[in-house]
Amino acid sequence: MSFGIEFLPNMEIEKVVNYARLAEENGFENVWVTDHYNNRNVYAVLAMIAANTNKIKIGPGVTNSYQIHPAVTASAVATINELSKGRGVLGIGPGDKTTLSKLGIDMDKPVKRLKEAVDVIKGLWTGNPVKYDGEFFDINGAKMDFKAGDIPIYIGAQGPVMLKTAGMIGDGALINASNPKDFEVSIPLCKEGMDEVGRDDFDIVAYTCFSVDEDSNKAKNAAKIVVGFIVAGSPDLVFKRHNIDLEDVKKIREALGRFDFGTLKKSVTDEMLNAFSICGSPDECIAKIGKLYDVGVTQIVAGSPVGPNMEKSIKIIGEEIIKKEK
Ligand code: F42
Repeated sequence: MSFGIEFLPNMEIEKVVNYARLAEENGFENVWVTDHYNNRNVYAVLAMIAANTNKIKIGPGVTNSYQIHPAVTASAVATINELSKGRGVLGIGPGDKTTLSKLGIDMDKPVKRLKEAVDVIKGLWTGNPVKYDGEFFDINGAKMDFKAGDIPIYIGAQGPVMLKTAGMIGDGALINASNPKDFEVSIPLCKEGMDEVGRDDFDIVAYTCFSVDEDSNKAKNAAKIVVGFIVAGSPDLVFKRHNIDLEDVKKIREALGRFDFGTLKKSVTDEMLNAFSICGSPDECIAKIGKLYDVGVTQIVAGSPVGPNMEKSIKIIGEEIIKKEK
């Protein structure tokens, strides 16, 4: 099992860089920086992280092909790869519907568009002129003028078609889930895609809501708002899988509709925390990580909130979880 960490650049770049350095010192192998128009620009953040770290792999987690043309993504990630001396990774997904709709972007055929974008990016990274006649991208001999290097591609995927596509076109899938039951469903879908193209090495990444502290209750309390948001946006099928009462879900949605975060936190049940996060004391987190490993997860990404205190939680993960896992 390897460990990554997710950072949202909703804080000053200097803070993200300091946390990334701390994550590197504590044995994390990947930093994933989220990409949303309303936060600091992902490549500016990644460039600063590249300049201030030595061995941790870095990349957007995840960018999309609606807001950013694949030629721009190809050049930006290749630049990060050069700056970091070969530590660049591309995380790309179909895009977040809520965010994109605010920009007036209609997500027409997200899977097809993503597939085409990845084809174009791979083509440009060869350094040869690219000719591509797609439904969304029409490339007429474009060519990169500097060497991209060998850059792995990870696909942000949740839906069945996306998961299969990830297995076909990616080196790994970033799956927004924290419970083994979800991976029992999603890993076979990635495998279907892998079998179709005949590949067997693939990183299954649990992109989790993570919260750890020596004090289990404190850790669980810190995870509640994020879990509340996940509950509000999840389909009924997922609640059935995790035996979550739809009446409890209704309470969450109503509280969120009123921006009543106090009630939201009180309404998050233990079943919800178990379904949608890895949280609690280091031992509780280790037990859950063990179950994820057993079903085939190969990387855990500690995503928001990481813990009640980011700095302390990164150190706890390094000392109490990563060292013990190794
Ligand atoms: N989104 C962001 O905008 N920024 C981030 O930083 C970010 C991080 C992130 C990290 C991990 C992760 O897993 C997701 C992340 N996301 C982020 C969200 C990501 O961009 C997606 O919104 C999220 O992964 C949900 O995608 P999904 O796998 O559910 O795919 C959607 C698009 C979907 O509807 N999929 C269906 C499916 O079954 O997989 C698609 C059905 C289909 O086949 N559609 C056809 C097609 O071509 O798209 C069209 C069918 C037709 O006829 O119209």
